[in-house]
Amino acid sequence: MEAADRKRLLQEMVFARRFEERTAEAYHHRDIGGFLHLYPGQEACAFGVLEQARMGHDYVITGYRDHVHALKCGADPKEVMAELYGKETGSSRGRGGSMHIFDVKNHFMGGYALVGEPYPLAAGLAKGIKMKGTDQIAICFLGDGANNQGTFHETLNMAQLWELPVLFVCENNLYAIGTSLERSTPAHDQYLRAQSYKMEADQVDGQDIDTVMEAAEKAVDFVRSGKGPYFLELMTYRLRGHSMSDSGRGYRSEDEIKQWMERDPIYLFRDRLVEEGVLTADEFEQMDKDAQQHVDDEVIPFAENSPEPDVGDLHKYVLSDDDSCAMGQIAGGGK
Ligand SMILES: Cc1ncc(C[n+]2csc(CCOP(=O)(O)OP(=O)(O)O)c2C)c(N)n1
Repeated sequence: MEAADRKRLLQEMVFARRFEERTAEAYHHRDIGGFLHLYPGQEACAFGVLEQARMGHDYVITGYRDHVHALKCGADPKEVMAELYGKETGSSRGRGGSMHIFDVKNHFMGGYALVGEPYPLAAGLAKGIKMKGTDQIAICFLGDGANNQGTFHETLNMAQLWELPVLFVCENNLYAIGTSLERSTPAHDQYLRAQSYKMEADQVDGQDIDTVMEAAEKAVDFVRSGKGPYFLELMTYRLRGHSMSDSGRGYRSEDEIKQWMERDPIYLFRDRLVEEGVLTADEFEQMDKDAQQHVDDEVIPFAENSPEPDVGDLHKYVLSDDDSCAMGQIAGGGK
């Protein structure tokens, strides 16, 4: 990868980190309500995998920890922030909030609240791609906890049987809310569970973006070349709590948190670029300031100054306006 691209990638990760931190502040000020699940610590997963895919061409789907995946797919940060603020200019017109970011034009297919829900949807996207015969792929990001849902098993079974073009990325951050992996399943290595369905699978360090990119390149090539699905397990850690109602500390030791903080993916990547002579410490500081400024001067004011949805539109977008069945009519025009 060219030096300029490596710098651009770091800049994107720093921006995502500052964006997320600012949402936490806005939540504390009650500008953002409802649920908010943040991503700091796991950035090398989304950025490393998606850097190897084709944004706007391939389809991407994930769970509720979705802001950063949407940004990397090309969603406008202003629209994502406005969605968190519940504003009409948000990516789901303020109706979805944090767990339901959606951006069809960039092929970011959500944003889902139910654990494991995106598994069958990803297989459906991949089935559609296969029927159309294009060279697109579907990429599904989920946590380790999702693999204890029935949808994991049903989807992997059919995806492998039908050789669907889908890449499953398991962001294994060792916890499902406050329950550690050891307390929820005897199968600690998630990639082995995928292999039991005869699926091609791998497990790598999810904190080192170069390692993630290398593994993702192999996985994406495999799926795109028509060989069937692939399961990539990335070992990672969330540095914050599960959501805003959890400090992340009651169930994890200070030692454990400290060890993972030392492997913060952004600072690991920064240090490597400095070592490679691609970046100076001053350039990094400037990069960080620019990211902060972008969030403070453009993203937040847009969200703050956007209008609330009209209360009269409460029922809009719940059902399709031009679907006669959905609107209470039966075929043939009767009521
Ligand atoms: C079907 C369903 N059951 C339970 C929940 C409550 N819940 C929300 S997040 C979560 C943990 C999921 O952990 P994991 O899949 O590892 O993802 P992470 O939050 O670590 O990214 C649970 C049980 C839910 N949202 N949906």
